[in-house]
Amino acid sequence: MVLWYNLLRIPDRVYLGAVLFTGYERCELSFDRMIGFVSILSLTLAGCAGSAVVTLPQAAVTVAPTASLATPAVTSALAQPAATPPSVPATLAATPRPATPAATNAAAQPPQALSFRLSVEPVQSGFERPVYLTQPDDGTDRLFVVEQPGRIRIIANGQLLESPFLDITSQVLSTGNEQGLLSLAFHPNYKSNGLFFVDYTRQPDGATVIARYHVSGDPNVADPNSASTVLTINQPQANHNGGLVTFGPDGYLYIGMGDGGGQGDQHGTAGNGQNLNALLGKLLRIDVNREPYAIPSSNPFANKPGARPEIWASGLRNPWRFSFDRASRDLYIADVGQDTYEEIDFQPASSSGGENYGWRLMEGRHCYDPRTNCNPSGLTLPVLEYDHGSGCSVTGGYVYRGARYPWLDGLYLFADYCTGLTWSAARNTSGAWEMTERMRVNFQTSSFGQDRAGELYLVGHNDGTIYRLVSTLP
Ligand SMILES: [Ca+2]
Repeated sequence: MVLWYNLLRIPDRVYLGAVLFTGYERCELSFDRMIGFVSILSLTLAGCAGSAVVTLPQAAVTVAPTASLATPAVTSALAQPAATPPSVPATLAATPRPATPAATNAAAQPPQALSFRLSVEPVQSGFERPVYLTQPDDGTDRLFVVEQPGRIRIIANGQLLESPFLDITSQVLSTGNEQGLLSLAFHPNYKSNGLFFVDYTRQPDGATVIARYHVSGDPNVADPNSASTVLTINQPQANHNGGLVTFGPDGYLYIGMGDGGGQGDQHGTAGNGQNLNALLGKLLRIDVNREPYAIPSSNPFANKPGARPEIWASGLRNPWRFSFDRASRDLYIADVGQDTYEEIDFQPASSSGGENYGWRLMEGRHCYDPRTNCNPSGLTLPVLEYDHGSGCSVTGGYVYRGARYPWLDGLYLFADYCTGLTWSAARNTSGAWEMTERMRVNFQTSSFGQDRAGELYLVGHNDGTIYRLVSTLP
């Protein structure tokens, strides 16, 4: 108080910078005239309370999306996607706020506590409903973008190649908002074997197809006649198709499968998510080094009667996007919610599989069916959730492991499709998970992407644009 009083007595223009406000580093106040200690204190406290944790870029605008990719059942959430900025969960306001860090010591700070900013810069536009971005680890630094109608296109040397890498639009059913060519996974040995895998909903019945293809003699063109079906899974409804295929650090192919669709997982007596005899509502793990595929002997239900041996984890509603931390090998599953809650599930690298993530018994950490007194024993509840005040459909991202922004190292980044809100998340020093709102983009993030160097991208579904993630320190 003495310090404050002495500073405030300075008769001319006074700048009170962040250094004065340890714990409130967002506040930078300037005064042309001193108007008394009491009023200044009020202004300061009001300003600090208002700034809270949220850092939204100045230029960010909210655009009302027309529809959700991973559509939740509550249409009102889609019709009114956060006309007002959502409130910050109370737990975030309690996050320890360090003094403004210098870039040099940034990496030494607990990253989640840093007050960095996120923004995006466009890399390439002109895509038709892009839903995924990935790359073959072959040293060429090309980016492959999946277009939902059924094409894979290449950005090479900063240019969008005119001819698609693959065009299977004639085989792909993409009439439903969640249908289409949904992802692509390059074989870990792609550089030598030229194999890659796609996940799409087929004509005319919308069943999920996992198919293998081979590149042609031209590295920028796949051989369309090389298709080989790995797995076909019937889809009772048009929505909740999951859609991601990706190789785990163990070399097996992981496949995200939604609960079959409709709403509330009204399939059978307990829903597909809880039915170990169904491939829907699951994360699957298969060995594609056999044809058409083999069951890894270490799969959790490989020898369990009445269970499908492909299942790696159960109790999922629509795990649209999931990813492995390329450093720690931990798995992050973003499971799209039903009426109220979007969730992030976490599976440590040490897991041997078999987790039940709760759907439809629970939506997030809350009873869903039954609405009360559900029994969560044996379930693995999400490490993070947000309610539909902040969005409508979670889009899972990646743990940042790039080199450009060392202060992001180890942070998991994800977004909401409808509101554009984008968060970073990590465990704090006490081991509790925290998520912090970092930006709001003005497009619908259908997916994140990661290049060979570990830098991240956002895929703009509605504007057909790929963006590079940018971060700055204050
Ligand atoms: Ca769950």
